[in-house]
Amino acid sequence: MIQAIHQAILAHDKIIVARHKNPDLDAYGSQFGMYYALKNAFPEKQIFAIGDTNALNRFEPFEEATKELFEGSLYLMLDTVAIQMIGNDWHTYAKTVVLIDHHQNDPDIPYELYWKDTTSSSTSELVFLFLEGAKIPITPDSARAIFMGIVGDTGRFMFSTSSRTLLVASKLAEIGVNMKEIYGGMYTESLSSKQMKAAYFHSITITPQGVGYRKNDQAFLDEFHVDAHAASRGLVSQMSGIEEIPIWVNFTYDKSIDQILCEIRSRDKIVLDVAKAHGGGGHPTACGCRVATWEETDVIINELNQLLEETNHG
Ligand SMILES: [Mn+2]
Repeated sequence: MIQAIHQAILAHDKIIVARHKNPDLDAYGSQFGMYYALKNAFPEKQIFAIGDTNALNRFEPFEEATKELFEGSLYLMLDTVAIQMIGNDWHTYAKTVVLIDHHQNDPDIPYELYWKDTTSSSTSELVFLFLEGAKIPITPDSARAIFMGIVGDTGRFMFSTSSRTLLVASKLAEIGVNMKEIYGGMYTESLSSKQMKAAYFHSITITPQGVGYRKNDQAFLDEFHVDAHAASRGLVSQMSGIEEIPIWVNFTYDKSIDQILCEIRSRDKIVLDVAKAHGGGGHPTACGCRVATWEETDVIINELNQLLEETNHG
């Protein structure tokens, strides 16, 4: 697969590197890890990074996507294979589509090549393996992006970290990533952010079965000036690592789509089927979905309760 993707890159003069909307650090890391390395290796090609931006962008601004930009292009879509996650149909204008992803979902983006590796910590790890396998030099700025992506998706090498992940991290360290700078940027936060987390933490609910949850309504988002996506993804980890809470879920109202974002996490129990039953997806112990009503969030809580009851009695 690495050679086939390499051939596709060689065969196109225009390459567009993209990832899912509302990017997390793995989306950014895989995108810019690829982008910087390709720009360096192929100065004669036109190479673009496109997508929406947010507070996590530690890289650079994006090229504006137009129909003309996509004409004759190779479209590298990273860290997702779902149209719902990219929220546009730019892929229909590309000449060739290549998907690289570590999620479980089945793709609904039509593609020429699809590299799927659900054992990978992150898409950033796959980008490293691709560049190394294709003998495309990994520049310092590419290495920095990839390292941030891996750290983001593994929670500083806590989750889904294999010996290969650590080997990749070691090779990135050899290239010269500045870990102090990277960790400083990723794990320093404002006082108001810390205060929001304290308020959040003090108001979580735990069911008798051990499902921890919180429902973040618009009033909560307004009080702390936080947007729905930041609250949804950013606060769920506040309930991790608590002995009494083997499964936890964060519900956040997103007024831009008039739906409730659900982030489901678990220590060991596989919770992905619950997310899938509500139209979502992700990883076995870290997944999500969107629902239309608060009543449906109660259904999810009940289903998670049931998973724990099966363990307790089975
Ligand atoms: Mn990822």
